[in-house]
Amino acid sequence: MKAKVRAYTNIALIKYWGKKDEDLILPYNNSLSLSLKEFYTETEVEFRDDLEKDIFILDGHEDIKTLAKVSNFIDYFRNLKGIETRAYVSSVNHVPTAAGLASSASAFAALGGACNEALQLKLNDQELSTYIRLGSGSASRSVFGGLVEWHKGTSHETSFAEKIDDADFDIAMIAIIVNEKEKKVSSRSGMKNTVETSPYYPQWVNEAAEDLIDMKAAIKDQDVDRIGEIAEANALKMHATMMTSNPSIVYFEPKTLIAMNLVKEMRNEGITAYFTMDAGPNVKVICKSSQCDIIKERLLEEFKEEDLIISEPGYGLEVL
Ligand code: 2P0
Repeated sequence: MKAKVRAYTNIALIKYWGKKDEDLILPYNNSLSLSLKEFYTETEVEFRDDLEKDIFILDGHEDIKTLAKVSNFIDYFRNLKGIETRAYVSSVNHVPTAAGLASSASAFAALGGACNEALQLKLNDQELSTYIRLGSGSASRSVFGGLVEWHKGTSHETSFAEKIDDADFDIAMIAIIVNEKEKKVSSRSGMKNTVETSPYYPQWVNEAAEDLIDMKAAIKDQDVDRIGEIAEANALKMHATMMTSNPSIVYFEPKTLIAMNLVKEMRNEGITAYFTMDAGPNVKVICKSSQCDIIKERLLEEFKEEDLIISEPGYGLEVL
């Protein structure tokens, strides 16, 4: 009744932004991400008869604020097993100091993976991704390593993640930490607002479907320039829908724009470098693993060493 699992976080190249079904967490569009080796969460779960309530320890401290969310999520797995036993959960985020990239993706993936193991539910990875999706949409993609697609589906069972490539070619990401503070607007409320109010939202859904087709072809060709080009354009389209919501959502900060311009400058000089941003000001540079050092050198003109983290592609869930 005890297990420990590691899950890596992922960054979307084709973004997930908007739910068709908020209860089941069914998105409007398929998304596609790259897992990152440098950012992961390790979570240990023990189901214990002596506990009257779940206990959640995050990075060594009891986290009462998040407990209800964690308990509700564990309930899906308790229901599958047909038990009510409470759990002691201890979770550690392994994110380089102050990276501000601690993500619900690796957190729910590690917790779901640990529940599957501890209760010996024997869910296969695809089934497991559907339950992990109920914790947080992007977390479903962290079940697998490399490049992963989350199929939007039309029901609980059909909305699952699938690995589409090992990403075993010359691809990497550099995270630029612009601001480590918690985001001003949560993804959950931000995407709801966007779906309900942005006049561009229906077009986003069309564009994301087209981008996904192009992205899969680029991945097949292992064409990092094309992958980056499509991902950068897709991220900007997502941000355009946010900015045109009411109230508008702008996650960019001055340093976000500095990073974007620097990436474009390098690109004009022939370096393979493209940017992507999520629900926050931090920038991730999509690049070739073999060019990470020269790109970092350039980024050091504007950013501090500790705010630049190079990461190779990561792996799927690992039972520890
Ligand atoms: C993504 N993001 O595809 C997109 C891009 C942020 C911008 O998935 O409501 O934490 O828990 O399903 O997964 C962040 O949203 O949202 C996210 P919920 P989630 O990575």
